[in-house]
Amino acid sequence: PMKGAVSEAINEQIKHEFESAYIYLSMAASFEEASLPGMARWMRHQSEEELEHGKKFMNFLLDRGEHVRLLGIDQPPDSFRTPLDAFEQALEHEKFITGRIHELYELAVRENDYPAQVLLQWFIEEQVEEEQMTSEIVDRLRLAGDDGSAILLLDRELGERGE
Ligand code: OFO
Repeated sequence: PMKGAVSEAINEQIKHEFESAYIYLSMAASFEEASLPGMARWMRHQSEEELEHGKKFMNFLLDRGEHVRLLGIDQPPDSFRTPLDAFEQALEHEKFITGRIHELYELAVRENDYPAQVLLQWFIEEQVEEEQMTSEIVDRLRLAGDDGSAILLLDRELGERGE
């Protein structure tokens, strides 16, 4: 059986992953409203990935005979000043998630939970990728500034995600 603390903390992380999905879905809606379909598509795709993350943690608990308790998720922000603002918030959020994953890993090490360590190693790598990808978009939006055509070009490129 798993140590209660590890199981509790992973159960809590399921909520954060679903919360991430909700945040990115809210950003997708804002991008649709702003007629930026490529960024909207990118965010929808991201939202789906977060659901997968949540389910990966959930399946892990179930596979180990643990009880899963889905917790309430917070209402996401729904107004973003600019695309840059939204992607900056997304990056901040990913950094927050990275911090949580690292804490979970430390806990799994302290509790000698080897299967949890293996699972979390996947997430540690995933977070490097998520932060890198988001921060590249932030950089490019900063470069674009108020240049509408540069933003539209980036929108088109981001819309190719998942194709
Ligand atoms: Fe964005 O990686 Fe999960 O939360």
